[in-house]
Amino acid sequence: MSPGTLNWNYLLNIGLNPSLSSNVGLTITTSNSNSAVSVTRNLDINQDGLVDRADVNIIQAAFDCTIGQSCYDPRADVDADGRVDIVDAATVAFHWMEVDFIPNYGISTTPLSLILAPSASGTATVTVTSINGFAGTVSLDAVVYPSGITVALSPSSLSLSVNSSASSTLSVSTTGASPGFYSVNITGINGPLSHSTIITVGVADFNITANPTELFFPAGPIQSMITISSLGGFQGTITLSTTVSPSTGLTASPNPTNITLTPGGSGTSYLHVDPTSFGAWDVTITATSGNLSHSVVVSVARCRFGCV
Ligand SMILES: [Ca+2]
Ligand SMILES: [Ca+2]
Repeated sequence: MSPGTLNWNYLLNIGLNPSLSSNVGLTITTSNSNSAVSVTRNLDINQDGLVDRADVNIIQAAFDCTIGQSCYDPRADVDADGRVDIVDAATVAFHWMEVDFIPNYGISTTPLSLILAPSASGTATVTVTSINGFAGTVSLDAVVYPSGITVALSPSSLSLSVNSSASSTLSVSTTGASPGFYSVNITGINGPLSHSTIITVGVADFNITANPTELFFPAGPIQSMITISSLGGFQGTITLSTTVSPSTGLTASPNPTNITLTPGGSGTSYLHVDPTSFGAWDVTITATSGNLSHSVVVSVARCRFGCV
């Protein structure tokens, strides 16, 4: 070996018998003058590939327990001194969020978000990638929160060979879903190795409101503010139009007639009405963008002796 140092980590599975089987970490440090081997129990106690809260929970469950007690958990006694104590907890904490060197896999989604129209469909790609020589089958599951959109994974399990990656298609349907945002949590499972990725799906639409919804002449109010709001990541230009019922005696027009929305944004227009006779009317303001259309009704009255 050439001069210098080498640090290498291994995982050993020592199967004394099934009940005593244990994964241990093996660190070999060599230089041109000496070498050392240190062995510890695996700090990734639950073997999911990451040293994190779930591992600390296992230590907490066996805390202060000594070998021979039923509560003693050898996995939690990472320094193997026969007692689960603060030293074990501190050792795990020192390696917090480190990635284990067991054969493992990663999971990711492209894109990370989908913005879809109501009653539409779209797809995303879920990719699992072999890490540290992993080979095996990863089953995939998708859970939607809150309920509304429909999702399916095809295929629903992926076979990985060493150093390979494989992909599944996530199909999303927004039929029947309310406008807004949804999370799709996609989990891959291979034995104790469970990993998740999240894709956000926006069902993009807009709503329209009027304030006030009743106008009176001559005592007022005599104009109404129309508000258009983006939902589920909607962006685009909305055109306002009006119909008046009955059709004579009142003109009504919004200003402006076009509103451009950014995702999560809102815009306003003002409905101006001009009665040329006494009477009562319903003004329907319709907001249209592509094949999306929503309406609100403002009632208008011009009364000879005051409206009651
Ligand atoms: Ca872990
Ligand atoms: Ca200990």
